Amino acid sequence: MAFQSSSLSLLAGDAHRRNVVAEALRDGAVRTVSQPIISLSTGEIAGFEALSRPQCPAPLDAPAVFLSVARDAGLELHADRTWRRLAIERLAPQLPPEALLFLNVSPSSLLNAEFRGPPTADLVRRYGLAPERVVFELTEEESITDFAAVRRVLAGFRSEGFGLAIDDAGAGPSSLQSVVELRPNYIKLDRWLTQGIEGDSARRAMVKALVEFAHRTRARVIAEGIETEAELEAFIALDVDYGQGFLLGRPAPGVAPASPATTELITSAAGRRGVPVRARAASIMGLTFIPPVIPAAMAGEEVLRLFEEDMLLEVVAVEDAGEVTAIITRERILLRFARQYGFAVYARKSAIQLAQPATIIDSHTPARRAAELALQRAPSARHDPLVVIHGGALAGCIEVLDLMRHLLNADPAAPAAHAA
Ligand SMILES: [Ca+2]
Repeated sequence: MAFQSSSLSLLAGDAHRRNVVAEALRDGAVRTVSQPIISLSTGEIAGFEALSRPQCPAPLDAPAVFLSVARDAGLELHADRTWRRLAIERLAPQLPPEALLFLNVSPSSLLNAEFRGPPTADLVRRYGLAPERVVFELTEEESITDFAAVRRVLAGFRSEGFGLAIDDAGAGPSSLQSVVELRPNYIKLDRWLTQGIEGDSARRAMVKALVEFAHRTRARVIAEGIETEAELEAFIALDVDYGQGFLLGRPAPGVAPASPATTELITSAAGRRGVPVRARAASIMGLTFIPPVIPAAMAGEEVLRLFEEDMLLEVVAVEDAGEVTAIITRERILLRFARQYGFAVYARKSAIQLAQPATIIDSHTPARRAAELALQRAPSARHDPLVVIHGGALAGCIEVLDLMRHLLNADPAAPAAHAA
């Protein structure tokens, strides 16, 4: 009897909880907070992850509990969509111009027809955000079973400009598979990798492998749950790109401005690690732009079309066997095709045959050294953009003119370089 009555009251409790959840969703009773994601090389804010805090009595105020009740009530997709919409409405207007907005998305929500297609792009544009500034964090409450379907849906979003992050990489059963199959722009390391990383060589080896993989596939790594300076230092030493956690900024209402204390934390942690701080502070990374990357085998005719279709396009990078080795500039290709019989000669040549070898520099190269390398080239190549590599992967290109401007504006008393 006792069993029966307690299970009855449990049932009544369940029904009550589902009602509370349904009401909270109807009324938009959720607080939207955001947590900064900080560049570990400059200390600057790269973006914010939007987090939702249901305004319900305990235990439904915990997002995970709320979502599990919503799941039982068939309201999970509704919750996911409502929270995301509110996050965009509330945070987009406050977002600093260069910052990205990271939004959590579950795989089932992604596969849901209502989430697909133009409406999400329209929604972010309505709040003044280009889709290029929005990154979906694919969470893994449930494992992905149909990667082909997820890839198809993601291809649509990515063609609109949205970025993709794999959340909690290294935790869920399929998170590593997602990292390989979905080729995200960002890999967010699960917080269990962070805890005590400074004293655990196995964790460091795992992070090192993920960083290497990421940088080879042109992705960036974000370490989550950083709470101590020792953890921060360990990630800087492992060349992790971004960090998130209580040490660098707590979740707060709205969008918090960059804190000088956080920048100082990163500068001094990098200093203790022997990373040339001044070189980092005057990083050339801020001057980079990402060029389109084309395969070495692309036909000359197609390359020409790229430049014709985009009048602002000045340079493309040519990738050969997984590495960017050469570039094609607008000036050069137009000159070639403009010659007599140019089209007949060059249309069928491959991109790599039309390209010129790139001047490749590491992202830690000081600006002055980069300028020297640019000017040491043959007169005809002196204006070609430089190709910047970070951790073995393409980080972008730099226009020589931007480099010169940067040097003219820099403090003339500053030492040229700590390291080449
Ligand atoms: Ca997340």
